[in-house]
Order: sequence, then structure tokens, then C-alpha cells
Amino acid sequence: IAARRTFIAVKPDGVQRRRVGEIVQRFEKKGFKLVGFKLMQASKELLREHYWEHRNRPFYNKLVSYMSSGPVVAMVWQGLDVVKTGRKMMGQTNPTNSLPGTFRGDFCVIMGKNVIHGSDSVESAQREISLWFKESELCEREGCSAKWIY
Ligand code: RTP
Ligand code: MG
Repeated sequence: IAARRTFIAVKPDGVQRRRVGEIVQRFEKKGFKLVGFKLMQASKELLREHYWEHRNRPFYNKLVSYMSSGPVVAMVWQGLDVVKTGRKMMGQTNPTNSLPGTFRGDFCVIMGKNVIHGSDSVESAQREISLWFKESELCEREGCSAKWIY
């Protein structure tokens, strides 16, 4: 089941653009299940760790500053092939290359403020989920799945 989870974050510009609801809505409409959700101001320490693979790239410091410039919405979504499908729903890193219908294709124009993050592989997803969430914050446990709709 861990392979069927991905880490998605609405970046600070996405929160400021008021796109949280629509992003959640599209993941729900697609049929994925929300199992973790929190609005938080991420520390630079957390963000440096999150983007560790880019530590030697010229844009690393700018990226960490941007991601810490305001609150982000950190989420865990669950479902079949959610990592791959989540990436498709996001579009390309550069919004210019992102098709309409994708978050980056629809909501933004520059790579440095591209609205949303999504894990790029099942391995990254597992690493990122455990970095951003405690196991107790994920609602897939006993007592978390009462059915109120008949
Ligand atoms: P993300 O990790 O945020 O979901 O984005 P991604 O996989 O599509 O792209 P990645 O290569 O992981 O880059 C992470 C973020 O760094 C910024 N970036 N700037 N050349 C540049 O100036 C440059 N390249 C990447 C973007 O904000 C990108 O989302
Ligand atoms: Mg990435």
C-alpha cells in the first residue's frame, strides 16, 4: 500500500493564488483518497532536506527561499498509480511546457513559481511522506475509516 501513496504540496504561490481547493478537488474527482493534509510554514531545514537531490544546482538556495516564503499545504494522496498520475496532473516543471488541463498549465507561467510539488517516484514518495508526516498524522488506520455515507 505504501507504493500507492504520493506526497503533494501546494507551494506558497499556489496558496496565495487561492488554488488549494481546486487542487484538492481535482485529486478527489480523479478518485484518489486524501490520507494526510496540513497547512504549515515549512522550515528552511526541512526544505533543504526535501530538495536535497538539488543541493548542488544553482537554483537550490532560491528554491528553498521561495518554498519558505509562506505557508504550504502538505498532503498525502493514495490510490492506484497515484505517483505517476499525480505527476501527469501537475504538468512539466516549466509551465510553458505544461498542457492546459494540468495545474502548471492552467495556473502559472514561470518555473520559479510553479504552484505544486509532487513526488517523482515511488521511492521519493516514501522518503518525502516520512519527512513531512508522522505516521500518526496519516488517516488510514483503525478508527480512521468509519463510513458515514450509506
Ligand atoms: P517539484 O520537485 O517541485 O515537484 O518540481 P519538479 O519535480 O517538476 O522539478 P525538479 O527538477 O525537481 O525541480 C524542483 C523545483 O525547482 C525549481 N527549478 N528551478 N532551472 C531552474 O531555475 C529550476 N529548475 C527547477 C522549480 O520550482 C522546480 O519545481
Ligand atoms: Mg522534483
